[in-house]
Amino acid sequence: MREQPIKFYQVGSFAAGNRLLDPEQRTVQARTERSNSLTSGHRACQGCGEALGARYVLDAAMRATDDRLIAVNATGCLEVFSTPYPESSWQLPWIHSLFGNAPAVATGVAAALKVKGRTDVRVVAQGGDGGTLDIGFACLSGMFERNDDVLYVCYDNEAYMNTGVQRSSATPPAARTATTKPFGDEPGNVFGQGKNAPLIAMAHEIPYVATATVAELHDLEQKVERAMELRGARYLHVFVPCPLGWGSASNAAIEIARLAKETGLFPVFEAEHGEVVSVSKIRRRVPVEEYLRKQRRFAHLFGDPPRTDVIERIQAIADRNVERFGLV
Ligand SMILES: Cc1ncc(C[n+]2csc(CCOP(=O)(O)OP(=O)(O)O)c2C)c(N)n1
Ligand code: SF4
Ligand SMILES: [Mg+2]
Repeated sequence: MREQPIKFYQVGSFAAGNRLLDPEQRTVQARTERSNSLTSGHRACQGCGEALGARYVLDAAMRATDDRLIAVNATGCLEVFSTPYPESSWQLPWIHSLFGNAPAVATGVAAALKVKGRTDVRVVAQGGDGGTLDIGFACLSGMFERNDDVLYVCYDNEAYMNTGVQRSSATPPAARTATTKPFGDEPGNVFGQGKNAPLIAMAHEIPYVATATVAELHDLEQKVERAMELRGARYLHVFVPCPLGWGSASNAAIEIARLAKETGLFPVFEAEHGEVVSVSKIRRRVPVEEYLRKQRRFAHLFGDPPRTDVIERIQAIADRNVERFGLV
């Protein structure tokens, strides 16, 4: 892969500040020799967490594999905004699967590489929460169960964004989507449904499962690197705010991702062979209200009168995560 030298125009940002750190502590984005796998010119919305997450994941995976990487991509925002025919923003071998079969296609690519004796070339598959938890779930479970040599990355923006913000099984309770309207006793998405993909992945006892957010990009990169050190099926679940679908400010994706972690709503951890091996502790615990208020998908909870009963139920979910994962 040809190197793409980049120039730094920013000053005073973390990106520039990174260069003051020891080389091994710098983020991959701070290096002039970064692979720039998802390059500029794509059509993601301003402040899209998914674009940011994918950029860091793939550049870190490229670095970890000496640029010997193939990416398989399910249908979804990431695929649509990066490849409007005849253009592409991908600077690595990249294949678009169907909405529901990215894990199976990635398995096929890994099998073909094995037959050809090219085990030096590694495979990453990626998809949104809908492609991963819903339509692609059987393929993913099969990929886990066979322990195929693929790192699967789910970019979780908690709904089907590409097709207009429909509910997925990762949509949180009370969230308004195009298919979960904010009316009635239980406005928005109902409580008690949906799936916890990282825990289900862990139940397959695969070599590696991790969660991360785009608020801690260094942590995200380290998890990709750890995943690429291992062979077999690996799963990375990345929390990626979606300004358009969540009704949040386009400059708030990082802040919202941080609040998701600091409230306890999104536990950040690593697991190996079914056991949790590390947890990112909450630095400053905040009530869920602080997180919810920043997103119009929860605006119906703050009307007159406010739905304190619903907010309390969401707080209870965060409290349970704190207890369950030992987050404080
Ligand atoms: C079999 C099939 N059904 C439906 C679609 C339409 N479709 C394409 S992407 C998408 C939603 C993607 O949601 P998600 O996987 O969460 O990714 P996001 O766009 O949110 O990143 C849907 C419903 C399709 N392409 N194929
Ligand atoms: S709709 Fe959401 S996920 Fe899709 S490009 Fe826009 S911000 Fe990103
Ligand atoms: Mg989605």
